[in-house]
Amino acid sequence: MLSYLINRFSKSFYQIGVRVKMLKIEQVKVFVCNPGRNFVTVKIITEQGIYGIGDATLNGREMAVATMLEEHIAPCLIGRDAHNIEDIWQYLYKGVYWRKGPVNMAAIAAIDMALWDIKGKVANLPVYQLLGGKSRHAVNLYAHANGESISDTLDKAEALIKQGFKAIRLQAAIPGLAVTYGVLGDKKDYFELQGSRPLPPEETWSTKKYFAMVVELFKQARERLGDQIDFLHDVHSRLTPIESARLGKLLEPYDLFFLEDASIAENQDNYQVIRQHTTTPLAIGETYNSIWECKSLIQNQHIDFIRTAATHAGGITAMRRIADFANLFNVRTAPHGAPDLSPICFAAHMHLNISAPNFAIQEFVGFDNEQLNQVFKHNYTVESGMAFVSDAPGLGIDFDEDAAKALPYKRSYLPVSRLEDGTVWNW
Ligand code: EZ4
Ligand code: CO
Repeated sequence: MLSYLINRFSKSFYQIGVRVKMLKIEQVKVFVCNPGRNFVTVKIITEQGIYGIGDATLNGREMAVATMLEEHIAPCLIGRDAHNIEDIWQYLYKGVYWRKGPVNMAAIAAIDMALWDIKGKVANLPVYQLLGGKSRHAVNLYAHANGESISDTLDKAEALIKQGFKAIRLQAAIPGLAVTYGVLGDKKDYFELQGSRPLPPEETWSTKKYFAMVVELFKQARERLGDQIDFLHDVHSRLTPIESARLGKLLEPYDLFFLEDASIAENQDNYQVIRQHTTTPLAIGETYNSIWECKSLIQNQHIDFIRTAATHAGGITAMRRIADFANLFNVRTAPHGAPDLSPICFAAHMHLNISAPNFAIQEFVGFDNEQLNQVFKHNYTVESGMAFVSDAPGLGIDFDEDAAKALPYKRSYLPVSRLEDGTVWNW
């Protein structure tokens, strides 16, 4: 009797278990379009017709990634099983002798995002459900206030507070310098900036002039906006470690949420110098291609926030590993959210952000550009400074090939920075 029951049970169990069918990759398409600025997009199409999309944009080096994908990666993917995200990631990273690097990792990232998109569509679930479900109901955002003067920046911050934002990055023009990072000048939005750079423009930097502005910016910000708003600031790597230490100290009275990219950390020990002098929280990581570039920073607890982006650090698979590693050392995630990351990357971040236990805040510049929204059909909502993730299957975003083809690539560069004596500096 007992053996009869066991037999019956296991039989029906096998009948319920459905063997997962192979999802053969049939085509890998690469698009470089310019809806206000350049974006590199990958589309993986399976034999069954299910497709996924990924962002491979590398600002100022777009065609290098496109060639990497078209010439070197796409031919190796045809016929593989799109289900095996991990194996394909390892095949492209470990299987190739040449590891890491911004061009290579942006290409791997886009493939990885597209495969997660496909898996979500097959499972009929949003990607965050495949990552373990929600750890919070919405994603905290920080917006940008960029002004021609301190008072202009604070006017813009006030307008953002009225829209419901509770965390704001403050940047203001530096008196005495022709241009300042993060300040839009006569441009209406970020998407206009790139169009005017067919060759790298050159900008001048002065640490002395910067210090005179930046401490005053945060002093006035606290006086005018009170103590309930979180302030952030991007130094954009312009300071030496000991200068960053000094800035962190001077800003302590104004209680920043974080100070971003104070100094370059190619030498990760640099942050030890900053850390031992200041309690201002530190964030870094938007240019990192892999966990190896932040391993010591995280392990030594020299930073508080890791800002890697899905597009540049190897996709959703790699971002998840970085987040889990950071969680062991009380480092929280704050993904990069610049306009040169396409809405596909933003969608990938939304799924990571809603699920990671140690997510903190997402940088947000908005996608208000009309051409951009013709190409990328996104599906999230923002309310009271928080974003709500799409429940559509996969990443919840689509890409219009025809709209993209009508807006071709235009060569464009990031600026180059020099000190006042002509020395090349960190942009
Ligand atoms: O300069 O993404 O925090 N955001 C930033 C960006 C970067 C650009 C470079 O491509 O630092 O504005
Ligand atoms: Co930055």
